[in-house]
Amino acid sequence: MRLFIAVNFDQEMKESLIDAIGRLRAVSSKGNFTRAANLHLTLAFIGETDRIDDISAVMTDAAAQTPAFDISLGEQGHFRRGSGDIRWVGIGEGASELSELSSRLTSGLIAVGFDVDRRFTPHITLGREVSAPRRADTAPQPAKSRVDKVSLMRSDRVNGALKYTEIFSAPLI
Ligand code: 2AM
Repeated sequence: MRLFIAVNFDQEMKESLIDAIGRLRAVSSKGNFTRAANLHLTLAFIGETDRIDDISAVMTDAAAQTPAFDISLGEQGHFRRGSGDIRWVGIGEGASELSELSSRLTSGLIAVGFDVDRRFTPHITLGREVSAPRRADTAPQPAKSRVDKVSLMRSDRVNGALKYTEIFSAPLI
């Protein structure tokens, strides 16, 4: 299974992101845009494994040390790729709490033998392989979301489309 640990969003934040994706799509000559159901923020990317119990234990432990907090949407940004940009939205409020939570998770995963990247750039991907003016104003409307759990997500390709399914979650305190 291809797995990652993520934060999912409240409806208000999802709607703001869906609106921003619509505006980005409108100014793009090409792009593979995130479907509404797939909007998320990755805290730790694990990759192919079937060690669900070990991951769940790490998540439970990290979550039990982390008070719930709010996040808000931040600046828009991009990662340059040969096939077109990854366009994303960053985090304003709550960015340091997210980093701390990501760090707890990655440290725990590394301690039980997973080869995960410690680097963390909190971002919400709006689209991949996007060709659009980088300065186009596709900033989302301000929105907040409560982070009160972490989710273990499984990524599948179904008929060519990415589908993410929550297979475990651990509540923050
Ligand atoms: P992305 O949105 O920037 O592509 C599921 O694929 C999630 O895991 C996405 O949030 C994706 O980030 C992230 N992801 C995929 N491969 C990754 C990798 N090698 N390192 C870090 N994150 C990765």
